[in-house]
Amino acid sequence: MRLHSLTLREIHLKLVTPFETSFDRTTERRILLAEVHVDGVSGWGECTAGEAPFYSPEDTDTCWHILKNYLWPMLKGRELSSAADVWPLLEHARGHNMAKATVETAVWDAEAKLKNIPLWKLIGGERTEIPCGVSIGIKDSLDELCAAVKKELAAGYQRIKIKIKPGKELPQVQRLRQDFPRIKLMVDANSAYRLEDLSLLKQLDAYYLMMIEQPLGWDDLFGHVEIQKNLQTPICLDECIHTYEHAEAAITLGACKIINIKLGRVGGLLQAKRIHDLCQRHNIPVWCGGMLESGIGRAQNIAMSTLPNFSLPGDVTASQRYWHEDVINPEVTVTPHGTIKVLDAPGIGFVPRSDRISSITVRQDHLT
Ligand code: OSB
Ligand code: MG
Repeated sequence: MRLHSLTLREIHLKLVTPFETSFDRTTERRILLAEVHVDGVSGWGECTAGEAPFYSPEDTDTCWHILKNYLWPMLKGRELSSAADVWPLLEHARGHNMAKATVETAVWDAEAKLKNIPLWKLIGGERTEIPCGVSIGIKDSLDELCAAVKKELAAGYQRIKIKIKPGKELPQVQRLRQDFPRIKLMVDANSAYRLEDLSLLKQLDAYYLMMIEQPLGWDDLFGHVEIQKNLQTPICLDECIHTYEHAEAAITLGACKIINIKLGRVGGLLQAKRIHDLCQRHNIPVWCGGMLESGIGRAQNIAMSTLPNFSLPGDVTASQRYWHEDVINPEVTVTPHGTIKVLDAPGIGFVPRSDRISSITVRQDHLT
């Protein structure tokens, strides 16, 4: 496979409803898409960086800069035998995993298309249907939160995750357990707490949550070891896990019992697969996190979620939960029993709609 050229596009997409976390409130996404041209086919990837460096250090503009000025020059014109060759070529650049994943995942899509097989089969996926949960943003009132949960359960989703922040956790969880005693429920703090909040977090043990996601700092493995030692509820790490070595340290030290894998955060499919395999060897279940992706990123997430140790419902949901109109055909839909059926078409399976994409593109760069 010869990497011929790379087209970067920035698209703007308005969310159906604003999404609020402990660190930000998003109403419109600025998403960077990569289209890589390899032996006459196009492979597509999506950058999962946020508009600001509040979830992780990268943002849409740092990714554009790093891709254009460092990563593409390391890749252009190269002859590869597989997309698995991309990561080693980029390793000289430290960090910037979301920028790396943008182009790496696009090359995986291209390889699968060249081989005329679905991406999920190329990476060794096994599931033909993936279990889905939803992530519900912070709401102003408990009634509003309950209404949102009710709606998602009616749509079939198998587990509910709510975003929490200091002062907006106990009343929320208490109320949901009162109204929905038997649902699979979990919370995600996005690093909003400190070790001193241990006694508050301990109170959550009474509500048999599936897990508490990333209560402490984005780089605080040590703190999570302390929290996990003192809690019955499993800790799931998201922000803390950027590399295989972080995952190894977290597991060995006992910082978590579950890991959320996001393609962007770990640098693409090759690294996601390595972390997946490591977790499987240690009986640590994983699930696929979401980053408010457009259909391209969703399609990549679906492919990854077919790997066998993605045994818990992920944050991969229907296009229409986020977008009035997605950028792929067909859009992602969810079955009444809360699953996504995996497609058998080549590559990511969903086809990028070039008309729709060009109508919302605000900048474009064709790199050769
Ligand atoms: O922590 O999982 C997170 C969105 C943006 C940044 C971080 C996170 C999230 C979500 C949304 O929870 C998941 C989704 O895309 O549905
Ligand atoms: Mg999270």
